[in-house]
Amino acid sequence: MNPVFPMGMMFLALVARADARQVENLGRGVVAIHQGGGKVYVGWRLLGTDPNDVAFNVYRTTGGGQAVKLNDQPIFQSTNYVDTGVDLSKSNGYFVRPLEDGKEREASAPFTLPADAPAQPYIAIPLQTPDGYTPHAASVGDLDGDREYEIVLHQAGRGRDNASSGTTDPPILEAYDPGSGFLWRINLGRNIREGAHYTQFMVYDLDGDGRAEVACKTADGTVDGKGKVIGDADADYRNSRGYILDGPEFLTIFDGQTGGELVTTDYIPPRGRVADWGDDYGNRVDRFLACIAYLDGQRPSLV
Ligand SMILES: [Ca+2]
Ligand SMILES: [Ca+2]
Ligand SMILES: [Ca+2]
Repeated sequence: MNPVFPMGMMFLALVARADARQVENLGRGVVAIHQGGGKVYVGWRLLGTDPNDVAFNVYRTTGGGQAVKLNDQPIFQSTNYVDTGVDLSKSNGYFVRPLEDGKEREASAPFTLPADAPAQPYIAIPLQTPDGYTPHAASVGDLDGDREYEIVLHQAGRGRDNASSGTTDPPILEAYDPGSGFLWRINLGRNIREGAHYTQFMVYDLDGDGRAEVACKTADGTVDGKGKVIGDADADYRNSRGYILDGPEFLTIFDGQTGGELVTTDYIPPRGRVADWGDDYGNRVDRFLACIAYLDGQRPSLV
């Protein structure tokens, strides 16, 4: 038997499988950071679709002038470059071009450092944190389909651990675009308790249309990013100890671009009898974890 034939078949099978898998369609994600002393760090994204031997050229335009290639040799095995001697009194735009088989391919979207950009090791995004709230966990996804990530941020007010009694503030989710700032706010309402174990929100493009959705547990009184109330706006299921052990539990998929409700269904698993979870006061019944998994190998599932 010719041993080459089965190996070739296996290779084809792997390629076909990789192609069939629904994946994010992301851009290069170029960022530039002023490091001080005329130095600018430039970083970008290696894509799952890039060939193994991909290389890059890095370009800068200063003050809107001609693009200048910065690197003498193609950059292999790295997606980092430090530009020196930069005139930071002017705006500086950076972009990269991948090289495949020695040929330059499509230029990335540029990232522009404005004139007199401060030397700081981060990109500042102004938040609209509600009074009494603090930025908490965050997750990224391409909410608007421009092939770059936006950020979904859990804004946490007064919270309680599941083991502790007491009323809490409603959990809030907000979305921010690194370029244009605040996008929307979802208020999960008084029937979702605030605390580290309650709201495991997932941000992912579940239906493969190029825009990420946001999914989490909701309840009567949740207000979506368009101001629409889910369920009964007047319901209040908080007991005298501040726990929520009654009332319907929902799972809502929100549109990532607007925060608007797309679909709401019953939460699985149902609460059932609280004591069946191992205690009778609501410690274990409300502890959640979540993830996105490719259970069938091709499409993402919400777990
Ligand atoms: Ca985006
Ligand atoms: Ca965007
Ligand atoms: Ca989607």
